[in-house]
Amino acid sequence: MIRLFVALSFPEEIRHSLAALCAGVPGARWVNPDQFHLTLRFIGEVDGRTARTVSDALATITMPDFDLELFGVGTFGDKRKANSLWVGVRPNAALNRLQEKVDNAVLRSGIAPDRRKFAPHVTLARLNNAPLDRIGAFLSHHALYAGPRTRCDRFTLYSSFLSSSGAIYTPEQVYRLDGGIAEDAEHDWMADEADAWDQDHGDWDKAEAAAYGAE
Ligand code: 2AM
Repeated sequence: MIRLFVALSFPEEIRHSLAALCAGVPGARWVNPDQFHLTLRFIGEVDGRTARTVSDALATITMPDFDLELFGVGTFGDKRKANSLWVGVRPNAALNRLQEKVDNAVLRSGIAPDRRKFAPHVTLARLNNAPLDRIGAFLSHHALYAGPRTRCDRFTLYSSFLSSSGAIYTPEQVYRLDGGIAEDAEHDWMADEADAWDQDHGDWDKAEAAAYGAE
């Protein structure tokens, strides 16, 4: 089995701009700038055959390139006990369209619907009992944060696993919006690889269930 999600990755300029925000909240576990992404659809654990089916369905998606601008900050979780800190996106019809296309491709592949409404964001940090006043100060200080405008012409299928230093996201396949695959990782998801991956990362379920239990 392999844990997958579909997301936008960002160029250096954006990652650099986001990384500059990552300070000032004691106890925050800041995301490594290499790992910043905007999730379009969480898929979860699938076997190799399903991973291949999903990938083939994603490869059929085409639409015009579009611009994206990150804007504003917020938290998820209880108001008194936020569990993540994120940067949002300026309202973007093209991004919503891409998300719908990705969602349809994933559904067509037999994956269960995601009950959560699409809330585009880039997670900056996981929080665990961070002081409320410092979270409040962060939110007001960065309320008008606007990232550099970026052109989106591709999206990525990522795998994820938990290491001792947190979640590691690996790009498995990149799809261009003008059709086709930008970088073929040539994974043989149909065969033994997914099983080997499963044996290596068997503890992931428990760890992630704990991380998402509060949402
Ligand atoms: P997050 O950044 O808000 O935590 C990989 O886990 C990516 O998928 C993350 O960006 C995460 O969003 C997103 N995601 C959405 N639903 C998830 C779920 N049920 N379990 C794990 N990750 C999920």
